[in-house]
Amino acid sequence: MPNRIAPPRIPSGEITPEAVFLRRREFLRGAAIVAGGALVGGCMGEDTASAVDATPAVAAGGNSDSDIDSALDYRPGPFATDEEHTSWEDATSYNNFYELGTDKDDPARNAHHLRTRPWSVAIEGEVAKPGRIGIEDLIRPHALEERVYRLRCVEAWSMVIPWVGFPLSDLLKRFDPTSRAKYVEFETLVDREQLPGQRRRVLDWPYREGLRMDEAMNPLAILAVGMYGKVLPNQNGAPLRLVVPWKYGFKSIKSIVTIRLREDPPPTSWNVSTPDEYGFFANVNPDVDHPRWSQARERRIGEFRKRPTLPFNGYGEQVASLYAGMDPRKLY
Ligand SMILES: Nc1nc2c(c(=O)[nH]1)N[C@H]1C(S)=C(S)[C@@H](COP(=O)(O)O)O[C@H]1N2
Ligand SMILES: [Mo]
Repeated sequence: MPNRIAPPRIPSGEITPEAVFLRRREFLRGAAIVAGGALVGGCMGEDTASAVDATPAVAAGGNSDSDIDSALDYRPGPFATDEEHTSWEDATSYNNFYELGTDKDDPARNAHHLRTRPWSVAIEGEVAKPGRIGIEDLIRPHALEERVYRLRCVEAWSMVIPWVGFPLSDLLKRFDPTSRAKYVEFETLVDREQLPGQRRRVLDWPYREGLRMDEAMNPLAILAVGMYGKVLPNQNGAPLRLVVPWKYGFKSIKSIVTIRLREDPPPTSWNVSTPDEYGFFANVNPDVDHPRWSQARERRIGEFRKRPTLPFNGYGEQVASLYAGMDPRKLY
């Protein structure tokens, strides 16, 4: 396993789903491990790791779509970080995509069910030029950029991912938002065959997310079509996903089929399912604990020791002014 030091024994109270996941993977590779005790965390608060099971190992990427091999044309973009990138293997095998299963390795294993061509996206609501647009036509006018961003999951792990995409604002402008457009709503595909996790009502499908219009127009907010210079793997949200790096990872909705501009705030999946745990804004904030765990620190995937979590995930300079007047200690 490249760049990873074998973890020492962890007191059982500190065992996270990620630590268990990494151990399980070591196990699958033939290393001896000791299964841990009780687990905490996970968006659902479930025991996300059923200790060690016999799930077959997945090839890195876990995606049968041959698209994934194609390199993308892109140039470096702003807001890069010089932090070490999470490995491709970790970023494509440790995922949250509940439509493809709730365990971290389910999305890669089930990714082949999702067909990302043909694909179209409906742009609806408060726009002068609504319509449904094929994914190729959606992407074509945009010069692709690489954006190396931190991704901070609400479960207190993080990654550094070199996304390839373009500013969300540039797409929205093409459809001419009306003066009544105050929010943007996003929806993921609903299809029980392609997204077998939707056979269970873990969430009220479709997965929905939303941004206030000024957040959506912020230059940090991008739509990603690739990562690590390649087409986005299905488990990471192909063919089109949102990336809003100052917010908890659940805002970065995957496999988008609808973008709807609205006057009123849209419902968002995690807020609807558990309103006392997940707010609409969901800005990364180390001072506001999740009701069931601290948000003060995070485990960078590939590292063992935890590091402090930064306000707005380190993007305060770009976005703090959007929230002037709001109490930053509150869970929004
Ligand atoms: N449609 C959809 N989008 C989703 C999710 C999901 O379950 N369904 N999970 C979210 C969560 S909780 C996180 S942390 C990120 C994970 O992105 P990654 O797997 O590419 O790292 O995707 C987000 N987008
Ligand atoms: Mo997350």
